[in-house]
Amino acid sequence: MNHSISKELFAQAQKLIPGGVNSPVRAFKAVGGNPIFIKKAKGAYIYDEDNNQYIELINSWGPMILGHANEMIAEAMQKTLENSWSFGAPTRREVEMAELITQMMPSIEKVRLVNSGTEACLSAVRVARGYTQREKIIKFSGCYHGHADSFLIAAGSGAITFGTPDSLGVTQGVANDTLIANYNDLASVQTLVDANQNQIAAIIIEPVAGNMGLVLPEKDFLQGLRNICDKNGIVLIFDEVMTGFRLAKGGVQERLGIKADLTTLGKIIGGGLPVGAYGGKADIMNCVAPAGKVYQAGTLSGNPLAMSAGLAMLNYLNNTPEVYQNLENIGEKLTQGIKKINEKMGLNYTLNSIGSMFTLFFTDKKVFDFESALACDLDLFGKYFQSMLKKGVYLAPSQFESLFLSIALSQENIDHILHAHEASLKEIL
Ligand code: KE4
Repeated sequence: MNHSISKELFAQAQKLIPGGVNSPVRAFKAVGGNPIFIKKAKGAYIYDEDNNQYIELINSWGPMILGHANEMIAEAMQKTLENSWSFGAPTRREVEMAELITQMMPSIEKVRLVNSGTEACLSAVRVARGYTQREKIIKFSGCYHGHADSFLIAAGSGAITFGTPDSLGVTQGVANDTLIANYNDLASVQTLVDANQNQIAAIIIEPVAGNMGLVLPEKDFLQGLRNICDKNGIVLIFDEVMTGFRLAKGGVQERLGIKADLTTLGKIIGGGLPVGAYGGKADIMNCVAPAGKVYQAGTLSGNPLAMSAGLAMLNYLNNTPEVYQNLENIGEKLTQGIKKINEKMGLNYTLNSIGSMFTLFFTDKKVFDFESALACDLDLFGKYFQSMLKKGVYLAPSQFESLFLSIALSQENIDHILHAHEASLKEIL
């Protein structure tokens, strides 16, 4: 495959943009080589600037669940453009969006729209602090809630990828208020709660973790957190930026039947445009200005163009429940196919999956938390990534990311991915 135009663009980008990218994980640093620059995409395919075609398993890190350039979403945006697309004033669409979110995710009684998952998570933590008048939060090592200071401690996603789980620039003062527990380890949470009686405002967690690679909650873990929060007056925040509207209409909360006090959303909610949201119990959300004294604002919050894309997306998902069975089937076929090939080759790599999310870990150990995820062979993962890319399969360029499937993936695409998988393993081992 020729990548000369991507190479040229990357060289130019590096002169003007830190690391040549607008988000670290895109830089391919963890897998070597230069990033490919995408020119266009349609359905299950993306095309780079050198006109190489790939089957896409990132889907913009989750949003493009219906595949790329979905006509229905494009049409909704076209219509909006005719009537201008930003006012900085309340619009009908924001009310429709709030109605849809609260209907699809019933634990959300009131919701505020923002522009990213980061903004949703930082705002939810601020509201929890304002509501409880407490200062500390508990997060879990390997979980990623965006790049707000409070979260860049033992953070997942790009932070692990670049070995900077604790970013420079985060003050000790901020770090002191973020306590770190271990995923799937209730005792580590209880220890922190006991040692910080009446000081913990919130526990924030990815109820299905996607930022250390995919890690699933073990039985009773989430219920255990729910119980600890109820007993200690702590706000339970489910970060469903990745899982919301993907793992079920109502996200993990619907799938596993555990309600959060606050939920954060992003990615799919914007249909590919910048939208985030946070919401939950009305008595907590009524603390948010101008109803209450917790300030949070945004020039482009509820932006009409973004709302039109997000509404088209959510209305489709809400009115087409068979999409979720379709996604389960695609996920099942692909992950079972990979497991069968691994077995045939006598390989015992760990594959964690749920619905349309999965991660193949290059370790034969169980991966159930940050530590066990770090035990993977990152060098081997890098070789696998590059080999799959050459075979026209575009994976997340980091072992510490989940893959996100779209309904655009055909049986032919799945067969291609499985052939490429087998050929790549033969090549690198
Ligand atoms: P954004 O600010 O990137 O929209 O959302 C932050 C965020 C919050 N919570 C969860 C569970 C998330 O996964 C994310 C962002 N996910 C990463 C992928 N691991 C975005 C990709 C990137 O950083 O470029």
